This record gives sequence, structure tokens and C-alpha cells, in this order.
Amino acid sequence: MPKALSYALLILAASASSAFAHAHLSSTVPSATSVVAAPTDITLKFSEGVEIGLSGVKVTGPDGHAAPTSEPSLVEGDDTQVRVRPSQPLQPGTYQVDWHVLAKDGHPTHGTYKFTVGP
Ligand SMILES: [Cu+2]
Repeated sequence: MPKALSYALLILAASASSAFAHAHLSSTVPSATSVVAAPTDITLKFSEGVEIGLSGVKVTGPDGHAAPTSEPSLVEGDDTQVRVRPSQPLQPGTYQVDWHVLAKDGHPTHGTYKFTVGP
């Protein structure tokens, strides 16, 4: 195979694999398993851009009921960061965050983590 052609195929293979990189959760604020003061924002940072209209974040409180929050929105100018705001101050206890997003490449991912609001 000519060198130029094999090089072109290599680039094609590399770009194809990055096109199939799903949106994985990179980090969160508050971070998973942390103990924090009641947060005004809950922010999830993903490895890829997401379609906010097809993404969701559910926060479940220590009493097992959903904690009311804003609709998820993108942090200004960054389609990799999704934010919800609790509608009222979170009481002390452990909260579970269940998220699902649709990456810009059309692949859905989901996951869950917890953080704790200290007394
Ligand atoms: Cu993907």
C-alpha cells in the first residue's frame, strides 16, 4: 500500500473513533461523595457536547423524594456543562443525582452519583 494512502487511512480511523466517543461524566460540582454546604447550583461536566433539550438531571433527596430543581441548562457558552438549580435550599442529608444526556454524536449515556449536604 502506498505510504500516503496508509497515512490517510490512519487519520480516517482516528477521526472515526473520536466521532464515537460518548459523553462521559468528567467531573461534577459538588463532586461525587463530597460533603458540602447546600449548593445553589449542581453542575455536571461531560467529555463531549450534549443536546440539552434531550438531557435530564434528577435529584433525589434523603427522604427519597425528588428535590425540585430548575430545568437543566447549559453553562454559558459551553455545551459540555449542564446545570440545575435547586428550587429551595437543600436540607442536610445525602442526595442522589441521576443524569442522562444525549451527546452531540447522537449517543445516549446515563449515570448516577451522590453528594451529601452537611448539617
Ligand atoms: Cu458516542
